[in-house]
Amino acid sequence: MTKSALITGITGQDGSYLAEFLLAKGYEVHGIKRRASLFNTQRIDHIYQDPHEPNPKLKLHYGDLTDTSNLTRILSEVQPDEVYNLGAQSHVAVSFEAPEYTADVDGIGTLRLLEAIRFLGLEGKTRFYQASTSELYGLVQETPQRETTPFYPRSPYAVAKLYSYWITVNYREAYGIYACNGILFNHESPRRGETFVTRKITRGLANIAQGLEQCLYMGNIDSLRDWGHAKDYVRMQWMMLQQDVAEDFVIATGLQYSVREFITWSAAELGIELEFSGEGVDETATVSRVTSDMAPAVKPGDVIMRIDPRYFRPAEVETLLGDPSKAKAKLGWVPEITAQEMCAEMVSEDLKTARRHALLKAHGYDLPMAVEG
Ligand code: NDP
Ligand code: GDR
Repeated sequence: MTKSALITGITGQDGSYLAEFLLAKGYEVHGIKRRASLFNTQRIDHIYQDPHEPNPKLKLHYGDLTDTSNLTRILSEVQPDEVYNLGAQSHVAVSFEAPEYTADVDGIGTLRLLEAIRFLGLEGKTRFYQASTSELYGLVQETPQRETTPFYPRSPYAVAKLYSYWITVNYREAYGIYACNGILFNHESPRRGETFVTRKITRGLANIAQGLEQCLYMGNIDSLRDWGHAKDYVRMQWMMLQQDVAEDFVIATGLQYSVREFITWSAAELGIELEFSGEGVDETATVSRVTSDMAPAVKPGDVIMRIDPRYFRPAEVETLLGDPSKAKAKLGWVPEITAQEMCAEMVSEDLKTARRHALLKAHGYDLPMAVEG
Protein backbone atom coordinates (compact mmCIF):
# COMPACT_ATOMS: atom_id res chain seq x y z
CA MET A 1 0.00 0.00 0.00
CA THR A 2 1.38 3.40 -1.00
CA LYS A 3 1.73 5.66 2.02
CA SER A 4 0.71 9.30 1.78
CA ALA A 5 2.24 12.29 3.54
CA LEU A 6 1.12 15.89 3.83
CA ILE A 7 3.84 18.51 4.30
CA THR A 8 3.12 22.06 5.40
CA GLY A 9 6.03 24.31 4.43
CA ILE A 10 6.95 22.14 1.44
CA THR A 11 8.41 25.16 -0.38
CA GLY A 12 10.90 25.80 2.46
CA GLN A 13 14.35 24.34 3.07
CA ASP A 14 13.29 21.29 5.08
CA GLY A 15 10.06 20.75 3.15
CA SER A 16 11.97 20.43 -0.12
CA TYR A 17 14.47 17.89 1.25
CA LEU A 18 11.74 15.93 3.03
CA ALA A 19 9.59 15.79 -0.12
CA GLU A 20 12.57 14.40 -2.07
CA PHE A 21 13.24 11.88 0.69
CA LEU A 22 9.62 10.66 0.89
CA LEU A 23 9.22 10.44 -2.89
CA ALA A 24 12.35 8.27 -3.02
CA LYS A 25 10.70 6.01 -0.42
CA GLY A 26 7.66 5.62 -2.67
CA TYR A 27 5.27 7.92 -0.78
CA GLU A 28 2.54 9.95 -2.40
CA VAL A 29 3.49 13.44 -1.23
CA HIS A 30 1.05 16.30 -0.78
CA GLY A 31 2.33 19.77 -0.04
CA ILE A 32 0.68 22.98 1.05
CA LYS A 33 1.99 26.06 -0.71
CA ARG A 34 0.97 29.66 -0.17
CA ARG A 35 -0.42 31.87 -2.82
CA ALA A 36 2.21 34.52 -3.64
CA SER A 37 2.44 37.17 -6.33
CA LEU A 38 5.71 35.63 -7.54
CA PHE A 39 6.64 31.97 -7.99
CA ASN A 40 7.67 30.49 -4.62
CA THR A 41 8.38 26.89 -5.61
CA GLN A 42 12.06 27.22 -6.66
CA ARG A 43 13.19 24.67 -4.06
CA ILE A 44 10.82 21.97 -5.36
CA ASP A 45 10.70 22.76 -9.09
CA HIS A 46 13.09 19.87 -9.81
CA ILE A 47 10.61 17.34 -8.34
CA TYR A 48 7.46 18.99 -9.70
CA GLN A 49 5.13 16.60 -11.52
CA ASP A 50 2.61 17.80 -14.06
CA PRO A 51 -0.87 17.06 -12.65
CA HIS A 52 -1.93 16.10 -16.20
CA GLU A 53 0.44 13.12 -16.12
CA PRO A 54 -1.08 9.83 -14.92
CA ASN A 55 -0.65 9.18 -11.16
CA PRO A 56 1.53 12.10 -10.10
CA LYS A 57 3.28 11.31 -6.82
CA LEU A 58 3.70 14.96 -5.80
CA LYS A 59 0.58 17.08 -5.43
CA LEU A 60 0.45 20.71 -4.34
CA HIS A 61 -2.50 22.39 -2.64
CA TYR A 62 -2.96 26.09 -2.04
CA GLY A 63 -3.30 26.78 1.65
CA ASP A 64 -2.21 28.64 4.73
CA LEU A 65 -1.71 27.72 8.38
CA THR A 66 -3.93 30.65 9.35
CA ASP A 67 -6.94 29.17 7.49
CA THR A 68 -8.80 26.51 9.47
CA SER A 69 -11.35 25.52 6.84
CA ASN A 70 -8.67 25.24 4.17
CA LEU A 71 -6.52 22.95 6.34
CA THR A 72 -9.49 20.82 7.34
CA ARG A 73 -10.60 20.40 3.72
CA ILE A 74 -7.10 19.41 2.56
CA LEU A 75 -6.74 16.88 5.39
CA SER A 76 -10.17 15.50 4.62
CA GLU A 77 -9.31 15.08 0.93
CA VAL A 78 -5.84 13.65 1.42
CA GLN A 79 -6.46 11.48 4.54
CA PRO A 80 -2.69 11.32 5.00
CA ASP A 81 -0.83 8.61 6.89
CA GLU A 82 1.68 11.21 8.04
CA VAL A 83 1.55 14.97 8.51
CA TYR A 84 4.79 16.95 8.77
CA ASN A 85 4.07 20.42 10.12
CA LEU A 86 7.09 22.34 8.85
CA GLY A 87 5.29 25.53 7.82
CA ALA A 88 6.20 28.58 9.90
CA GLN A 89 7.26 32.17 9.97
CA SER A 90 10.65 30.78 10.86
CA HIS A 91 12.84 33.87 11.23
CA VAL A 92 13.54 34.72 14.88
CA ALA A 93 14.43 38.39 14.27
CA VAL A 94 11.35 38.89 12.07
CA SER A 95 9.16 37.48 14.87
CA PHE A 96 9.97 40.59 16.93
CA GLU A 97 8.61 42.69 14.04
CA ALA A 98 5.53 40.51 13.42
CA PRO A 99 4.80 38.83 16.77
CA GLU A 100 1.05 38.37 16.36
CA TYR A 101 1.29 36.86 12.89
CA THR A 102 4.09 34.59 14.11
CA ALA A 103 1.91 33.43 17.03
CA ASP A 104 -0.98 32.72 14.67
CA VAL A 105 1.04 30.69 12.17
CA ASP A 106 3.64 29.04 14.42
CA GLY A 107 1.38 28.50 17.45
CA ILE A 108 -2.29 28.33 16.54
CA GLY A 109 -1.49 26.85 13.10
CA THR A 110 -0.39 23.65 14.86
CA LEU A 111 -3.61 23.54 16.88
CA ARG A 112 -5.63 23.95 13.67
CA LEU A 113 -3.97 20.87 12.17
CA LEU A 114 -4.34 18.75 15.30
CA GLU A 115 -7.97 19.77 15.69
CA ALA A 116 -8.62 18.90 12.05
CA ILE A 117 -7.14 15.42 12.61
CA ARG A 118 -9.44 14.97 15.62
CA PHE A 119 -12.50 16.51 13.98
CA LEU A 120 -12.11 14.26 10.92
CA GLY A 121 -11.69 11.16 13.09
CA LEU A 122 -8.16 10.56 11.79
CA GLU A 123 -6.65 10.02 15.28
CA GLY A 124 -6.08 6.32 14.60
CA LYS A 125 -4.62 6.81 11.11
CA THR A 126 -2.66 10.02 10.83
CA ARG A 127 0.73 10.41 12.49
CA PHE A 128 1.85 13.98 13.23
CA TYR A 129 5.32 15.51 13.27
CA GLN A 130 5.83 18.97 14.80
CA ALA A 131 8.85 21.05 13.83
CA SER A 132 9.95 22.06 17.31
CA THR A 133 13.14 23.96 17.88
CA SER A 134 16.20 24.46 20.04
CA GLU A 135 15.00 28.09 20.35
CA LEU A 136 12.70 26.68 23.08
CA TYR A 137 15.80 26.49 25.32
CA GLY A 138 16.56 30.19 24.72
CA LEU A 139 18.24 31.33 27.91
CA VAL A 140 19.75 27.94 28.52
CA GLN A 141 19.16 26.23 31.85
CA GLU A 142 21.54 23.31 31.24
CA THR A 143 24.35 22.43 28.80
CA PRO A 144 24.14 20.45 26.61
CA GLN A 145 20.41 20.68 26.08
CA ARG A 146 18.47 17.42 26.05
CA GLU A 147 14.81 16.33 26.02
CA THR A 148 14.48 16.99 29.76
CA THR A 149 16.12 20.45 29.83
CA PRO A 150 13.65 23.16 30.95
CA PHE A 151 12.54 25.65 28.28
CA TYR A 152 13.07 29.43 28.47
CA PRO A 153 12.00 30.96 25.12
CA ARG A 154 13.49 34.33 24.21
CA SER A 155 11.49 35.53 21.18
CA PRO A 156 7.89 35.68 19.94
CA TYR A 157 8.93 32.88 17.55
CA ALA A 158 10.11 30.65 20.39
CA VAL A 159 7.07 31.43 22.55
CA ALA A 160 4.75 30.48 19.67
CA LYS A 161 6.74 27.27 19.14
CA LEU A 162 6.46 26.54 22.86
CA TYR A 163 2.68 26.51 22.48
CA SER A 164 3.01 24.14 19.54
CA TYR A 165 5.34 21.87 21.47
CA TRP A 166 2.89 21.48 24.34
CA ILE A 167 -0.28 21.24 22.24
CA THR A 168 1.40 18.38 20.35
CA VAL A 169 2.19 16.61 23.64
CA ASN A 170 -1.33 17.37 24.87
CA TYR A 171 -3.10 15.91 21.82
CA ARG A 172 -0.95 12.81 22.13
CA GLU A 173 -1.89 12.37 25.78
CA ALA A 174 -5.53 13.51 25.54
CA TYR A 175 -6.63 11.87 22.29
CA GLY A 176 -4.02 9.19 21.65
CA ILE A 177 -2.84 10.80 18.41
CA TYR A 178 0.59 9.58 17.32
CA ALA A 179 2.16 13.03 17.57
CA CYS A 180 5.78 13.93 18.23
CA ASN A 181 8.11 16.85 18.51
CA GLY A 182 11.49 16.91 16.83
CA ILE A 183 13.46 19.48 18.83
CA LEU A 184 15.81 20.39 16.03
CA PHE A 185 18.92 22.48 16.46
CA ASN A 186 19.96 24.79 13.62
CA HIS A 187 20.33 23.02 10.30
CA GLU A 188 21.44 24.54 7.06
CA SER A 189 22.15 23.75 3.42
CA PRO A 190 22.55 25.48 0.07
CA ARG A 191 18.74 25.80 0.17
CA ARG A 192 18.77 27.77 3.45
CA GLY A 193 16.87 31.09 3.29
CA GLU A 194 19.21 33.95 2.39
CA THR A 195 18.61 35.88 5.64
CA PHE A 196 19.65 33.15 8.09
CA VAL A 197 23.16 33.67 9.31
CA THR A 198 25.02 30.82 7.57
CA ARG A 199 23.54 31.49 4.15
CA LYS A 200 23.90 35.25 4.57
CA ILE A 201 27.61 34.62 5.14
CA THR A 202 28.25 32.09 2.34
CA ARG A 203 26.23 34.05 -0.19
CA GLY A 204 27.61 37.43 0.93
CA LEU A 205 31.24 36.31 0.83
CA ALA A 206 30.79 34.60 -2.55
CA ASN A 207 29.33 37.85 -3.88
CA ILE A 208 32.21 39.86 -2.40
CA ALA A 209 34.71 37.43 -3.94
CA GLN A 210 33.16 38.12 -7.35
CA GLY A 211 32.92 41.91 -6.88
CA LEU A 212 29.11 41.97 -6.56
CA GLU A 213 29.14 43.31 -2.97
CA GLN A 214 31.77 45.08 -0.90
CA CYS A 215 31.04 44.25 2.71
CA LEU A 216 29.07 41.87 4.90
CA TYR A 217 27.13 43.56 7.72
CA MET A 218 26.55 41.25 10.68
CA GLY A 219 24.89 41.21 14.09
CA ASN A 220 26.14 39.23 17.11
CA ILE A 221 29.03 37.15 15.78
CA ASP A 222 29.86 35.79 19.27
CA SER A 223 26.67 33.75 19.10
CA LEU A 224 27.28 29.98 19.40
CA ARG A 225 25.26 27.40 17.50
CA ASP A 226 25.09 23.63 16.94
CA TRP A 227 24.82 23.45 13.15
CA GLY A 228 23.85 20.34 11.20
CA HIS A 229 22.83 19.62 7.60
CA ALA A 230 19.13 19.74 6.67
CA LYS A 231 19.43 16.47 4.72
CA ASP A 232 20.45 14.58 7.86
CA TYR A 233 17.68 16.22 9.86
CA VAL A 234 14.75 15.43 7.52
CA ARG A 235 15.76 11.76 7.57
CA MET A 236 15.32 11.90 11.33
CA GLN A 237 11.89 13.56 10.99
CA TRP A 238 10.70 10.54 9.05
CA MET A 239 12.36 8.06 11.43
CA MET A 240 10.48 9.61 14.35
CA LEU A 241 7.14 8.72 12.76
CA GLN A 242 8.12 5.07 12.15
CA GLN A 243 8.41 4.02 15.83
CA ASP A 244 5.87 1.96 17.77
CA VAL A 245 5.35 4.71 20.32
CA ALA A 246 5.35 8.47 19.68
CA GLU A 247 8.10 10.33 21.52
CA ASP A 248 9.95 13.64 21.38
CA PHE A 249 13.61 13.79 20.33
CA VAL A 250 16.45 16.31 20.33
CA ILE A 251 18.21 16.39 16.96
CA ALA A 252 21.66 17.97 17.05
CA THR A 253 25.31 17.25 16.30
CA GLY A 254 26.67 17.81 19.82
CA LEU A 255 29.25 20.28 18.48
CA GLN A 256 29.17 24.06 18.76
CA TYR A 257 30.82 26.89 16.85
CA SER A 258 30.59 30.70 16.79
CA VAL A 259 29.24 32.81 13.94
CA ARG A 260 32.77 34.27 13.72
CA GLU A 261 34.18 30.77 13.10
CA PHE A 262 31.61 30.20 10.36
CA ILE A 263 32.72 33.45 8.69
CA THR A 264 36.36 32.29 8.90
CA TRP A 265 35.59 28.88 7.36
CA SER A 266 33.52 30.40 4.56
CA ALA A 267 36.24 32.91 3.68
CA ALA A 268 38.85 30.12 3.76
CA GLU A 269 36.76 28.11 1.26
CA LEU A 270 37.18 31.07 -1.10
CA GLY A 271 40.93 31.30 -0.44
CA ILE A 272 40.51 34.41 1.73
CA GLU A 273 42.36 34.68 5.04
CA LEU A 274 40.83 37.11 7.53
CA GLU A 275 42.03 39.04 10.54
CA PHE A 276 39.42 40.12 13.08
CA SER A 277 40.11 43.30 15.06
CA GLY A 278 38.24 45.74 17.28
CA GLU A 279 35.50 44.89 19.75
CA GLY A 280 31.72 44.96 19.94
CA VAL A 281 30.13 47.17 17.29
CA ASP A 282 33.62 48.22 16.12
CA GLU A 283 34.76 44.72 15.24
CA THR A 284 35.82 44.24 11.62
CA ALA A 285 37.32 41.49 9.47
CA THR A 286 40.13 42.53 7.15
CA VAL A 287 41.60 40.43 4.35
CA SER A 288 45.18 39.44 5.23
CA ARG A 289 45.91 37.09 2.32
CA VAL A 290 44.22 35.76 -0.83
CA THR A 291 45.41 32.30 -1.84
CA SER A 292 43.20 31.34 -4.78
CA ASP A 293 41.66 32.67 -7.96
CA MET A 294 38.11 32.22 -6.59
CA ALA A 295 38.13 35.74 -5.18
CA PRO A 296 39.47 37.97 -7.97
CA ALA A 297 37.72 41.06 -6.56
CA VAL A 298 39.33 40.83 -3.12
CA LYS A 299 42.78 42.08 -2.05
CA PRO A 300 44.70 42.26 1.23
CA GLY A 301 43.61 45.22 3.34
CA ASP A 302 39.97 45.10 2.24
CA VAL A 303 37.51 45.28 5.15
CA ILE A 304 34.85 42.77 4.21
CA MET A 305 32.90 42.37 7.46
CA ARG A 306 31.52 45.02 9.78
CA ILE A 307 29.02 44.94 12.63
CA ASP A 308 25.64 46.62 12.15
CA PRO A 309 23.69 46.85 15.45
CA ARG A 310 20.51 46.71 13.37
CA TYR A 311 21.00 42.96 13.33
CA PHE A 312 21.17 42.65 17.13
CA ARG A 313 18.02 41.12 18.56
CA PRO A 314 15.96 42.61 21.41
CA ALA A 315 16.68 39.39 23.34
CA GLU A 316 19.40 37.07 22.07
CA VAL A 317 19.95 33.33 22.35
CA GLU A 318 23.70 33.41 22.95
CA THR A 319 24.48 29.71 23.01
CA LEU A 320 22.90 26.42 21.95
CA LEU A 321 24.43 22.96 22.13
CA GLY A 322 22.33 19.82 21.77
CA ASP A 323 22.75 16.32 23.16
CA PRO A 324 21.44 13.85 20.54
CA SER A 325 22.12 10.72 22.70
CA LYS A 326 18.46 9.67 22.81
CA ALA A 327 18.11 9.80 19.01
CA LYS A 328 21.30 7.78 18.68
CA ALA A 329 20.36 5.18 21.29
CA LYS A 330 16.70 4.69 20.34
CA LEU A 331 16.70 5.32 16.60
CA GLY A 332 20.29 4.74 15.63
CA TRP A 333 20.44 8.23 14.12
CA VAL A 334 23.76 10.01 13.75
CA PRO A 335 24.45 13.03 11.55
CA GLU A 336 26.55 12.17 8.50
CA ILE A 337 27.58 15.64 7.30
CA THR A 338 29.83 17.85 9.44
CA ALA A 339 29.33 21.60 9.80
CA GLN A 340 32.59 22.21 7.93
CA GLU A 341 31.53 19.97 5.02
CA MET A 342 28.17 21.72 4.92
CA CYS A 343 29.87 25.13 4.88
CA ALA A 344 32.06 24.02 1.95
CA GLU A 345 28.99 22.84 0.01
CA MET A 346 27.13 26.10 0.68
CA VAL A 347 30.09 28.26 -0.40
CA SER A 348 30.60 26.18 -3.51
CA GLU A 349 26.93 26.55 -4.57
CA ASP A 350 26.86 30.27 -3.77
CA LEU A 351 30.09 30.80 -5.69
CA LYS A 352 28.55 29.19 -8.79
CA THR A 353 25.60 31.61 -8.56
CA ALA A 354 27.86 34.59 -7.90
CA ARG A 355 29.98 33.73 -10.96
CA ARG A 356 26.84 33.59 -13.12
CA HIS A 357 25.67 36.93 -11.74
CA ALA A 358 29.11 38.48 -12.30
CA LEU A 359 28.91 37.34 -15.91
CA LEU A 360 25.46 38.87 -16.30
CA LYS A 361 26.66 42.08 -14.70
CA ALA A 362 29.62 42.23 -17.09
CA HIS A 363 27.06 42.13 -19.91
CA GLY A 364 24.97 44.98 -18.57
CA TYR A 365 22.41 43.20 -16.36
CA ASP A 366 22.33 44.51 -12.80
CA LEU A 367 20.90 42.26 -10.12
CA PRO A 368 19.85 43.32 -6.61
CA MET A 369 22.27 41.68 -4.17
CA ALA A 370 21.68 42.96 -0.65
CA VAL A 371 19.67 40.97 1.88
CA GLU A 372 18.19 42.34 5.10
CA GLY A 373 18.11 39.92 8.01
P1 NDP B 1 11.76 27.90 5.92
O1 NDP B 1 11.60 29.30 6.40
O2 NDP B 1 12.79 27.60 4.87
O3 NDP B 1 10.36 27.36 5.38
C1 NDP B 1 9.17 27.70 6.01
C2 NDP B 1 8.02 27.18 5.19
O4 NDP B 1 6.79 27.57 5.82
C3 NDP B 1 7.95 27.75 3.76
O5 NDP B 1 7.47 26.75 2.89
C4 NDP B 1 6.91 28.85 3.89
O6 NDP B 1 6.28 29.17 2.69
C5 NDP B 1 5.96 28.19 4.85
N1 NDP B 1 5.05 29.12 5.51
C6 NDP B 1 5.35 30.32 6.05
N2 NDP B 1 4.23 30.90 6.53
C7 NDP B 1 3.21 30.06 6.26
C8 NDP B 1 1.81 30.12 6.46
N3 NDP B 1 1.23 31.17 7.03
N4 NDP B 1 1.06 29.07 6.06
C9 NDP B 1 1.63 28.01 5.47
N5 NDP B 1 2.95 27.90 5.22
C10 NDP B 1 3.73 28.93 5.61
O7 NDP B 1 12.03 27.01 7.22
P2 NDP B 1 12.90 25.66 7.39
O8 NDP B 1 12.61 24.77 6.26
O9 NDP B 1 14.29 26.01 7.73
O10 NDP B 1 12.25 25.07 8.72
C11 NDP B 1 11.13 24.19 8.69
C12 NDP B 1 10.45 24.20 10.04
O11 NDP B 1 11.35 23.77 11.04
C13 NDP B 1 9.93 25.56 10.48
O12 NDP B 1 8.75 25.33 11.21
C14 NDP B 1 11.01 26.06 11.41
O13 NDP B 1 10.47 26.97 12.35
C15 NDP B 1 11.46 24.78 12.06
N6 NDP B 1 12.83 24.71 12.50
C16 NDP B 1 13.85 25.01 11.64
C17 NDP B 1 15.15 24.86 12.02
C18 NDP B 1 16.28 25.19 11.10
O14 NDP B 1 17.40 25.33 11.61
N7 NDP B 1 16.07 25.27 9.80
C19 NDP B 1 15.49 24.37 13.38
C20 NDP B 1 14.32 24.04 14.19
C21 NDP B 1 13.06 24.20 13.74
P3 NDP B 1 6.92 30.23 1.63
O15 NDP B 1 7.96 29.45 0.86
O16 NDP B 1 5.75 30.62 0.81
O17 NDP B 1 7.51 31.33 2.44
P1 GDR C 1 18.37 31.32 14.61
O1 GDR C 1 19.13 31.42 13.20
O2 GDR C 1 17.95 32.62 15.13
O3 GDR C 1 19.26 30.48 15.48
O4 GDR C 1 17.06 30.52 14.20
P2 GDR C 1 19.88 32.60 12.47
O5 GDR C 1 20.72 31.95 11.44
O6 GDR C 1 18.96 33.67 12.03
O7 GDR C 1 20.79 33.22 13.63
C1 GDR C 1 21.79 32.45 14.29
C2 GDR C 1 22.62 33.36 15.19
O8 GDR C 1 23.39 34.23 14.38
C3 GDR C 1 23.30 35.55 14.91
N1 GDR C 1 23.58 36.54 13.86
C4 GDR C 1 22.80 36.79 12.79
N2 GDR C 1 21.67 36.21 12.36
C5 GDR C 1 21.13 36.68 11.20
N3 GDR C 1 20.01 36.10 10.72
N4 GDR C 1 21.68 37.72 10.50
C6 GDR C 1 22.82 38.34 10.91
O9 GDR C 1 23.31 39.27 10.29
C7 GDR C 1 23.42 37.84 12.12
N5 GDR C 1 24.55 38.18 12.78
C8 GDR C 1 24.63 37.38 13.85
C9 GDR C 1 21.88 35.62 15.45
O10 GDR C 1 21.75 36.72 16.34
C10 GDR C 1 21.77 34.25 16.11
O11 GDR C 1 22.32 34.28 17.39
C11 GDR C 1 17.12 29.44 13.26
C12 GDR C 1 15.79 29.40 12.50
O12 GDR C 1 15.89 28.46 11.46
C13 GDR C 1 14.65 29.00 13.42
O13 GDR C 1 13.48 28.78 12.66
C14 GDR C 1 15.04 27.70 14.14
O14 GDR C 1 14.02 27.35 15.05
C15 GDR C 1 16.36 27.87 14.88
O15 GDR C 1 17.36 28.22 13.94
C16 GDR C 1 16.82 26.58 15.56
